[in-house]
Amino acid sequence: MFKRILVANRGEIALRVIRACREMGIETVAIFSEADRGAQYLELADEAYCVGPARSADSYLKIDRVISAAEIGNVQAIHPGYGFLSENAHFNEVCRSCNIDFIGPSPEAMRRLGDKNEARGLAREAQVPTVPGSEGLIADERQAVSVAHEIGFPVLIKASAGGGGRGMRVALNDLALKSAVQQAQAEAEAAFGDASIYLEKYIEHPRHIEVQIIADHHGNAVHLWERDCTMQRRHQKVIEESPGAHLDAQVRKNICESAVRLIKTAGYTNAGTVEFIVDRRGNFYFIEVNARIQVEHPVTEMVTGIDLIKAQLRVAAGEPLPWRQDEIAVSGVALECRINAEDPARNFQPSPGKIERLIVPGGFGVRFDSHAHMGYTVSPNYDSMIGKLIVHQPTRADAIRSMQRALSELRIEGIKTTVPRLLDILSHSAFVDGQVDTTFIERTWPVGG
Ligand code: MV4
Repeated sequence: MFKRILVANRGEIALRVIRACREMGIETVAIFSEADRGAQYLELADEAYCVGPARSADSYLKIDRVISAAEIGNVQAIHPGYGFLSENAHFNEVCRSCNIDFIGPSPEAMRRLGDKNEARGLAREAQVPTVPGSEGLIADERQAVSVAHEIGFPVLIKASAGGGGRGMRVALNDLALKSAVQQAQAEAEAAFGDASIYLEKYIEHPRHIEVQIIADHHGNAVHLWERDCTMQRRHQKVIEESPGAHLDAQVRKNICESAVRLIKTAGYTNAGTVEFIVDRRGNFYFIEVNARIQVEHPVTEMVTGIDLIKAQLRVAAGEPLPWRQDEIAVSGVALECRINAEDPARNFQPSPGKIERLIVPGGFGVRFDSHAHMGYTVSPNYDSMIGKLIVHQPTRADAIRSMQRALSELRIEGIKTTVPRLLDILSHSAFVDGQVDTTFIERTWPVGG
C-alpha cells in the first residue's frame, strides 16, 4: 500500500480522501490556493503546500505546480478527487512520466472514454445499447440531415469533447439542423479545441441512471449498482439516490451488466461511472463515462457498505478487488442532497460569504460530508457546493422523512443556501412517488428553475 499520497483537490472531497487515508495509515500531502489558506482539510493533512492564487486556473489546475508539490512532498501517488484535473488525460500522463501513480484509470482509457464519439463506439463493441444516431462523427450539414432522416426528429447534436450537458443542441427540423451543425462545430472548437460532433435521437423526458463500477489491475471488474440522478437543474445534480426508485429488476440488472461489459472492453481500471438515460418504456441507452470518483458516491457507499475511496486506493496500489459481484448487495435506500451556497429566491445566484452560525444534523443513518464550519468563508472562486447531506434508511419513504428531519435541523446563517428548495422537492408528490424526469425542476419552478 502507498505510504504517502498527494490530494490534488480542495473542499469536502479533499477532506473525504484525507480521512480515508488516515484510517488506512497513509500520510497525506494537501495543496491549497491563497483563498483556501487556513481551511480545515489542511490541518488534517500531514503537510500542505500553496499552489498559487485563488483562481483555479492559477492554482488547482496548474499541472506544473501540482506536480511540484507532489515532488517536494515526496508522494507515491496522487488522488485527483473530482473536477479540476481529475479527467485530464495529459495530467494523468505527466504523473506517469514522473513515476507518480494516478489514482484513477490509465491515461489511455481516460482519453478513449473522454472522447464521447469513441466511447459510443466502444459501447457498440461491448453490445451496450447506444442512442440511435450517427455511426461516427458528422462531417457536414448534408450528412447530419441524412442521419436525421434515418432516425427521425428531434435530434441532438453533441460535441465529442463535451460531456455533462456541455455543447448539446436540439434540432426539430432540417432547417434548424443545418444552421445548428455549423454553430455547434464552432462552439465545440472554441470551448474544447475540438470541433468534432455527432448526432443522436433526442430522447424526451428521460431519467438519468448511472452505474458505479470499479475494476482492478488483474482483469476483475464489478458494479456497485445504480444511482438515480434525475433530479437536476441545468445539468447540476440536486438530489441523488440509490437504488433507483421503480426501476424494473430485469432492466436494472441489464443496465448494471452493460456497464461492466463496457469498462472491460475499454480496459478501464479504478472507480468510474457509466451514465445512461432511461425512457418511459424502460429502454436504456449509454450516454457517457465519468472517469473519476463522483460527488454523489456516498449514496452508493451507504447502500453497499463499501468505502469507495479506500477501494480506489487499494486498486491503485495493485491489490485485487476483495469482492465477487454476487457479494455486492444493496441494503435499504440512501438519498443525498447537495447543499449549495446559492439563493433560490434569486435564480440560484451564488451567495458567497462568511458562515456566521452552523448547526449540523446527526442521528441514525445521517452523514454530512462538508468542509464548512462556523466562521468559514465561502469563496466566490469555486463551485458553490458547501456540503452533502446523506441519509440511509430501510425504505425510500423512511429516507425522505429522515432527510426532511435532517434538513430542518441544519442551520446555516450568514449566507443563502439551497435548503429551502430541497425541502420543496422532498415534499412534492412527484418526487415522493418517484415519477420525475430530468425536466422536473425547470417545469415545476419555471422562473429560472
Ligand atoms: C441526452 C438527452 C436526450 N437524448 N441524449 C445531458 C447530460 C449528458 N450527460 C447527457 N445529457 C442528455 N443526453 C439524448 N440522446 C438528454 C440529456 C439530458 C439530461 C440527461 C441526464 C440528466 C439530465 C439531463 C437534462 C437535460 C438533458
